[in-house]
Amino acid sequence: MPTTIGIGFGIGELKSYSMKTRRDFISKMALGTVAAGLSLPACNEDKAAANVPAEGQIPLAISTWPFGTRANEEAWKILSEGGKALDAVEQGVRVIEADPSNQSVGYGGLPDRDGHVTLDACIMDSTGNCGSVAALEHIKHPISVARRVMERTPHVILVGEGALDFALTEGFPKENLLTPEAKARWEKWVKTAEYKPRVNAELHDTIGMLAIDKDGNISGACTTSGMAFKMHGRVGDSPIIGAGLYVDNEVGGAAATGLGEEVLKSLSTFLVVELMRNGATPQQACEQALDRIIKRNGGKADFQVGLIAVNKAGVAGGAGIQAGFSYALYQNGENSVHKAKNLV
Ligand code: SD4
Repeated sequence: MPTTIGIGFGIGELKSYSMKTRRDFISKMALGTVAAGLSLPACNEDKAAANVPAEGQIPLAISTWPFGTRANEEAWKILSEGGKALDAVEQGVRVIEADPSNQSVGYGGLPDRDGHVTLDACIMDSTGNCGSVAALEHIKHPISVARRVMERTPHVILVGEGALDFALTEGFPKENLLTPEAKARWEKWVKTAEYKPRVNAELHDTIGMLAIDKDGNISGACTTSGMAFKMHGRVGDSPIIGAGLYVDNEVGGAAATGLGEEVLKSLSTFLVVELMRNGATPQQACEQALDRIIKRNGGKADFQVGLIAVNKAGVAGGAGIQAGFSYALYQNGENSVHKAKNLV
């Protein structure tokens, strides 16, 4: 009936109008927050909790864990010369991927329970483009393969054999990533672990990194060998956009480390960015996203998840479920490690 159709259209129009109005409002509000962040200090509680700078400043680079200082150092070479955030995060995390002494990222990473080093990584730029590889073997720099997926394919994620084939076609060398040290740890594990992957692995130190360049553009990268001694084929949060990493250039970005299954169940970095869009500071957003995980676990979260975040104004934050999470922030010419607030 015409009337029904008329009403239907009316509601549809009303809905799309109000959605648009709400979107405009939210993005204006976000911009307002950004503007406020530029001139107003973050609240004292945030400052005390996470030892974050009181005011935003760009450029900046922030990375998970203290080894992130080395990634930041590399990123800063690019950022301080006016380079792009995307190049900064890629080059930054490559330093950690190449380090055989780091047993949770790239070359030298601990293998899965079958003895294969399988790597997960993703990258996201300020235009919302992203690329990712999961369960990739034999390639030292999964982050650069992820960038090629983003820039040279119509896809977002390539996995396993397909990701390896693509990497080889792109000219990445095939290498043995299992160092004698990592192999020795795996052999020791095999003897006692009854081949059971540990759900609460302490053996995880993914690098998640965010950068804002001088033009205010935000990019992020995340790369890991994942949970040590995981089941073969297991993919964690790190290569999943919205879980291990998310960037929205209008609002900010976030990256995650820790027990990937929990991050996946909450899409924590997407959540952090959405919370910031709705007015939360980076610190508040990280804490609220972790609270969500804790609540979903009935208030008893005996595992670790750590989150870092930045907003468009260059205010940073970070929090962990358990004590012990820290992050490295390069800002105002200073590259320093910040102990993150823990929630339990
Ligand atoms: C994973 N989130 O594969 C990764 C591991 C990690 O710090 O972050 N470790 O679940």
